[in-house]
Amino acid sequence: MTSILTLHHLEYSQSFRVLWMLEELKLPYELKVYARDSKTMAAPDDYKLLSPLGTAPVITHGDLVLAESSAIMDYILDSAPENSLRPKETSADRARYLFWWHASQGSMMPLQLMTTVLTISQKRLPLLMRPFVKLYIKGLNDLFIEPRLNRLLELAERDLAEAPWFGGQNLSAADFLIAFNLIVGAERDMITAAKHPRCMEWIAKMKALPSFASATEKDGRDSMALSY
Ligand SMILES: N[C@@H](CCC(=O)N[C@@H](CS)C(=O)NCC(=O)O)C(=O)O
Repeated sequence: MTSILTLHHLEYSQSFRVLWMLEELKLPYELKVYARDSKTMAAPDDYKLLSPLGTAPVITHGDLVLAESSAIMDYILDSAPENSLRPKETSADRARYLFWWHASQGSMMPLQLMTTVLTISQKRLPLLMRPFVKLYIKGLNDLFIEPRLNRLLELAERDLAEAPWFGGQNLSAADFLIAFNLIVGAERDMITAAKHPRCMEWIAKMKALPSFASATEKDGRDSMALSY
């Protein structure tokens, strides 16, 4: 395909990972940045019309419209087969890479999303209802969300003790995918230096990449996390 790939980047969203990986790969692309709706904080109407899901990220490339972070990142990597961001099938790092590539979106993100939705909905409730709902949310957290998140983060700590990147010995697409989860998690105190020192060191290493500085400049925001 000869047309240029366009990344439709929504501020404070998961599309930051795609922007960051494109900067790392130094591939040509066009960037369109969209602001969230100031009242609802959702994607604006013109963004919602881009794809059937109405969520960020989205890329367009010729006639192709593609949503979903990991599908987009795989598509971009397929278009640049000489890249080194996916360990080869024969590599000893391959299984670890696949695990974190899928666990970031399949296991970690849904738990983080549940926490976000519960926190926002609690803040929007009438004051009188809040203490009861707070108790209910605590129950959900203790029973389901925190134990699962903790197991994932403990595994991340163990794996990062054995090799420096989520995909093993080398920086990989899994690092750019999970970066959103962990950087936002650190901003919301889900990840702390006391409990997760290796994740925090890894975050510092990721943020020291020149591609983080250039992606941040193009994003134009001081954080990838949405405040609420
Ligand atoms: N699994 C999807 C999640 C997409 C998603 O929920 N994106 C959020 C931004 S982080 C969004 O579009 N929010 C705005 C909205 O729903 O209006 C992906 O990785 O692309």
